[in-house]
Amino acid sequence: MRLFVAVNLPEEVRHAAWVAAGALRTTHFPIRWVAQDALHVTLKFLGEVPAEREEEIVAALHRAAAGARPFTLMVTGFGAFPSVARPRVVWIGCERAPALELLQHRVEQEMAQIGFPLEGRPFHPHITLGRVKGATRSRDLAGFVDIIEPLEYATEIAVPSIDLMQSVLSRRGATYTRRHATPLEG
Ligand code: 3AM
Repeated sequence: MRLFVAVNLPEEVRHAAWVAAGALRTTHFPIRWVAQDALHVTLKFLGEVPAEREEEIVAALHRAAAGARPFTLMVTGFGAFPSVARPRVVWIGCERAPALELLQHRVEQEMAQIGFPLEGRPFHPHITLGRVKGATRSRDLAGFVDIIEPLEYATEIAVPSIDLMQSVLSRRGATYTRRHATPLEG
């Protein structure tokens, strides 16, 4: 099964973020939008994992969470990777709070201990809103910068736990289910 570790968002925040991004969806850009219910912050992508490893992964997640306290996360600002001028992944950002960085580091280290390779690139916490479709030409995204730049959304969320998530891919996109919630208890 395909697994990843995430911070999930309260329902009202998922809804408010979805509403705040509304102007992007109404402009018919060739972007595949993530469903409102699926909005989250990924801490670690684990990839395809044999089902029998789940217990070992949950134990590693508990070790990571045992040293981390619940914290408040500031969710703010719209952007895109690699840039708003050449968007591939459209997101709402998260403040790079020390508590989040520490938590992500702990997850990364514990997962490395059980054989998952360290992420080669720096951690840029974000909530993916949508992904630009494969065969998109730059003219299909004309006006994107003007639409995204004035968008605003900011809120604070409490992060009491981290979740082991399963992603099931289909032609209609990914469906995420929570396999396990691990409280932060450091
Ligand atoms: O939450 P986001 O959208 O940033 O892009 C995938 C998604 O991240 C990412 O894992 C999350 C859950 O699917 N992902 C998918 N394949 C990946 C890979 N090979 C990956 N992250 C790193 N390496």
